[in-house]
Amino acid sequence: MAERYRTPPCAARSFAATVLSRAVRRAQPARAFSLVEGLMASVVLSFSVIAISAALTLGQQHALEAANMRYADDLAESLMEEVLCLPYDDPNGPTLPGPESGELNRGQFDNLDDFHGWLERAGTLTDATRTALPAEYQKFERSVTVAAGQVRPTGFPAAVPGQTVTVTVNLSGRAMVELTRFVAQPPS
Ligand SMILES: [Ca+2]
Ligand SMILES: [Ca+2]
Repeated sequence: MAERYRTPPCAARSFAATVLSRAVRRAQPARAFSLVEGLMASVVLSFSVIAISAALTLGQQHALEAANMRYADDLAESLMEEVLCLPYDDPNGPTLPGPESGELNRGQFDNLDDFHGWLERAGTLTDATRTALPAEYQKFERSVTVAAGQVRPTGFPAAVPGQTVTVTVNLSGRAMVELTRFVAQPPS
């Protein structure tokens, strides 16, 4: 009697295997979906991180560019002011663009066209008293040209002779600021 109702071991394994197989089949779509979701989330997260990093980098570049423009403006304005403080004519006689004989350094320049050809390379920038400028300005280079010529200001009936002073500030070879002022020749 006991033999009639005993479940064959292979049938028990078969049932168990069937149940397990069904469970696996039911579970597989859920795992596959989770895996796809995980991959999608990773991709979205990666793009988000890249986008945020790019935005931060761009913001930092804009902030640095704005700071560099302020420094370049300071350098151009201060040097232009120094040039324009000098007399138009050389007190010792005729003048040509650039320093006259004996005007060996900036402290000896005695009229504004002495600054023609002036160049301060990066790392050598000083103020009018030849005191080194702060470190944040030392990466720039600045130069001056002074050109004689005539300019006809708006509303004037005729051109006016004078000198055009141009101060240029460069950073790594790139012009950051170019400042130009015209100084009319004083009446003789
Ligand atoms: Ca001079
Ligand atoms: Ca001169």
